[in-house]
Formats: sequence, C-alpha cells, structure tokens
Amino acid sequence: MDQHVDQHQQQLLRDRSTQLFGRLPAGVWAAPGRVNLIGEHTDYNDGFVMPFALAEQTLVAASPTADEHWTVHSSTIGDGETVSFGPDELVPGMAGWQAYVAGIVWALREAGHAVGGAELMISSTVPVGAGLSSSAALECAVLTALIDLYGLEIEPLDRAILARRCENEFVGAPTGLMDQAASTLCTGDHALFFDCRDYAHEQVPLELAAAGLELLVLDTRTPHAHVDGEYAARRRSCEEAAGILGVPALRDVDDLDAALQKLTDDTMRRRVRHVVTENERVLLARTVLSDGSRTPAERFAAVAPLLDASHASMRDDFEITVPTVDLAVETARRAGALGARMTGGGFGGCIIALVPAGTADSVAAAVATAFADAGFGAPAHFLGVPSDGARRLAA
Ligand code: GAF
Repeated sequence: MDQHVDQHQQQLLRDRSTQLFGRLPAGVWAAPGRVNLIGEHTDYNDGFVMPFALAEQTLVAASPTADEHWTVHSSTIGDGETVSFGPDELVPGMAGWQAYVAGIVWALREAGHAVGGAELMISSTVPVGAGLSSSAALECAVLTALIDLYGLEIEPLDRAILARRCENEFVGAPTGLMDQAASTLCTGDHALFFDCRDYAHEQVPLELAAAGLELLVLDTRTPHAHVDGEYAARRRSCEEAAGILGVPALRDVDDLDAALQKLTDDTMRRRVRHVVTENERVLLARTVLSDGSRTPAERFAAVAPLLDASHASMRDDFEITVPTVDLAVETARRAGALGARMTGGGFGGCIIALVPAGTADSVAAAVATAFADAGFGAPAHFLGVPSDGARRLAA
C-alpha cells in the first residue's frame, strides 16, 4: 500500500467532508478494488476464484446523523452532485451510482441491523468500468463505515454476503460473490483463494518481489458495451447446462468428456469446458503458490502458463474477450511477460501480465505502440500491488 497516496487521498476527503457538512467526519473507511489472478466466471457456478485486493481504493468519510436520512457526495463518481434519500426511497431498482450506497443501507436493514442516518463523502481511485470492481469497492467502503458508525457486529464473510445482496437485489446485477469477498477479505501480499460454494477461504502468499516479478495491470479503456446482457447470458447458459447435465452447478461436473457428449449445443459445450477447466486451473494455481518446497520464482513459472491457458479459454470457449484485450495480452507476452490474461467480467476492461521486476513500463509501452498501430485508443497502466481489504483508516 502506498501510504503517501493513502494519506493524501484521505486528507483531501476529510477537508471536503468538513467543508460540505460543516463538521469533521467521525472517521474514514477504505475498501479496495481487485484484480482476479485466476478463476473467471466461476463464482456463480459454485466454483473457485483467486483475486487480490489492489492499492486503488474507495474512501468514505462518514458521520452519523440524528435523523433517518443519508446524504452522499462523491467528487470522483457520478456528476459531483450531492444526493439524499430517506427510508421511503430505499426501493430496489434505484437508478444511478447512489444505488450502491442506498442498497447497502437497504441490505443492512433487510438483515435486521439497526442502522441510522449518515453523511457520507466519497472519493475513489478505482477506475470505473475497467473490470476492477469499483462497485464492490464502493459497497464495501460504505458498508464498513456504517457498521462501525452504528457499532454493528458483522463477521467479514457476512459483510461480503450483505454487499452482494445490495448488488444482486437492489442494483439488479446478477453477479457472484468474488468481488465483495475480495474487497472484504483480502490481505496484503496475498491472493484470496475462495470456494464460492461453501465460502471456505484461505490467504495464498504471492511474494512477487521475492520472485523478481511485478504485476502489470493494463486498462484497455475499451468501453464495456453490452456487458450486462452478455454477463447475464453467460450465467443463464451455465445454469441451463447444469440443468441438462443433472448437477446442482457446473462445479459438480467431474467427467468433462462425458458431460460434453451429453450436450448437443456447441456453444453450450464450450461454455461448460471453460468453467470446468478454469476451476481446475484455480486449484492448480493454489497448489503451486502454496508449495513451500518451491522458490517464489519457481511458483510463478508454474502459474504463468495457467494464466495464458485461462485467457485462451475466455477467448475461444467463453467468448468474453474483445480485440483490444486479445492484442494487449499477445503484445505483453511478446514484450516479455511470463503469462497474461484478461481479468474481470470481460468485454473490455483490464488485462494482467506477470512481468520481470522493473519492466512493467516497457511492456505497457509495447502495448501502447501496438494499439496505436491497430488504430485503437491509448491504454492506461499501473502496478497491481496486493493490498489489504476493507478497513477503518487511522486518522
Ligand atoms: C464480475 C462479477 F461481478 C463477478 O461476480 C465475477 O463473476 C466476474 O465478473 C467474472 O469472474 O466481476
């Protein structure tokens, strides 16, 4: 975590909050965005994922209020307007970014928690619409703030489940639990291995520096056209396939060849193959990264081909990549990445690339050149630093 950025972002937010609400905030809370190291579109199939939290985070400066009203301002999300809502407006389907805030209040109250009003000032360094989980960061930051303000006792895993309830039932996005679990449960220098069926989880050491590596996050800046419809379509297809195969979820397919033979639709076959093989790759990556008999460099040498195979599977079988994303991955590899893949829901957004320490900028420059040659807009990039999950910041 870059303490300098943390402090600076926090001080600015405190100042803005004091200016708008006329008093010092009671505290500041943070929740990170994430990249997913491996395990894409497996979460809603009861499968396995392995994300890690980024240093890019959403901060909330908050104070309790005596009335049951929530007043929210964000300098970085939306149009910079101040929005306010009361209990009668906590109705699923609310439009705009404030739904992620109202939905958290709604989810807490639906679960029987006594949460009162609040003034909330928000700022975020998580890029929006880049597949880095900016919505989960917003949900989890607001949730953590309200839990502390009202002295609620809610375990970390239950927090993630509450935040997903906001996303699924209030905002209306049919996502799995990965993003909220990452934003809540991750710890610095580790990835989170998470079983999306029984919610068992463990911290997997990454030790990128000891391996002589860094993780480049490159944002293709491709707008997520049709992402909502395509995501829901992938989910439907997986659920239909599980129904035909007579299993509760695709996680339960243990003989892939036999399953593929039972399916007549070629597209559905490929969707199933992605999910089943992706789950296998996550399990392998977890075994390799937890193997104390190998050096960090040896562990990542074994993980890199899994990243490559994951990308090929998303491109050819699950069909969730786009030309900019594929070009970024191919170019990163040609420019020296050990392994690279798209990360997140797909149809644009970011790629991650495991690169030798000190080379992220040159690999990103190679991708920028390839983009310019292909007539694509300029990408953006930064280093993915495995960081802590949601927490209260020290003043
Ligand atoms: C999005 C969703 F929110 C996650 O639940 C997950 O399905 C991911 O896409 C794909 O792995 O981030």
